[in-house]
Amino acid sequence: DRKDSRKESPLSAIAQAFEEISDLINKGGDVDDLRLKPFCEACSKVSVLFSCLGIAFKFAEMEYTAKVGDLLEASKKFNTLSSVVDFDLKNKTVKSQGSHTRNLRRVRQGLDLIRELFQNFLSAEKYSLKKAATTAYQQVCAPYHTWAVRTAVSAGMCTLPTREQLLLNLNETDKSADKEMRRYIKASSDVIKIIDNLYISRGITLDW
Ligand code: 1PZ
Repeated sequence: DRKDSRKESPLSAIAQAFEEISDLINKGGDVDDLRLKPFCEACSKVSVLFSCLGIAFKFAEMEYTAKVGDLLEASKKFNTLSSVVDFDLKNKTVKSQGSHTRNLRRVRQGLDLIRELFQNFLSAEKYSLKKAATTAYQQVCAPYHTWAVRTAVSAGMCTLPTREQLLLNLNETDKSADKEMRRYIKASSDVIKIIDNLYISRGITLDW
C-alpha cells in the first residue's frame, strides 16, 4: 500500500540510514567516533540520488562511489573512523592523494553538499534544483576543486532536472520530500560534526 511504498522511497532510505548512524552517536555513547563499516553502508545509499540527476553527473557518481568503496575496503582493517585518521597521521599520509583520510574528507564533503542542497531546496524561495545545487556546490565543494572540475560541474548544472521532475524521479511529493530531507539534514549534521572533530582534535585543519 501507499505507506509501504513511501517507506521504501530512496530519500527515506537515505534519511533512515543516517538516522541510524546518528542514533549510535547520540544514544550509544559513541560521542566522538563512528564505526567505519556502518558509516560506509549509509554513504553508499546516497548513490541512488545520482540516477535522478542525469548522465552529466556520472563522473561525480564514479568519484563518490570510488571513495566510499575505498573506505569500505579499509573497514576490513580499520574498525572506526578514528583509527583510519590515526593510521594516516602516523604515516604522514593524511592529505596524500588516495589516502583513506583524504577520501573520508571528500566523502564528508559529498554528504555536506547534499545537506546544503536539501536545505536550499526546502527554503522558502523555492529555488530551482539548478540554483539550489549551484549554491550548495559553491559553498561546500568549489573552494577545494580545480578550475577544470568547477567548469565541468557548472556545465553539468545546466542539465539538472526541474524541481518537479526531481520529485517525480524520487517518488516524492513536496510534502513528503520536505519531511525526508529534513530528517537527512538533521542526522547528517551530527555525522559531519563527528568527522570534523576527528580532524580538528588531531590538529588537522579543514581547509582542503
Ligand atoms: C541532487 C544533488 C545534486 C548535486 C550536484 C552536485 C554535483 C557535484 C559534483 C562534484 C564533482 C566532483 C568531481 C571530482 C572532484 C575531485 O577533484 C575531488 C578531489 O578528489 P581527490 O583529489 O581527493 O582524489 N573529489 C571530490 O571532491 C569528491 C567529491 C564527491 C562529491 C560528489 C557529490 C556528492 C553526492 C551528490 C549526490 C547526488
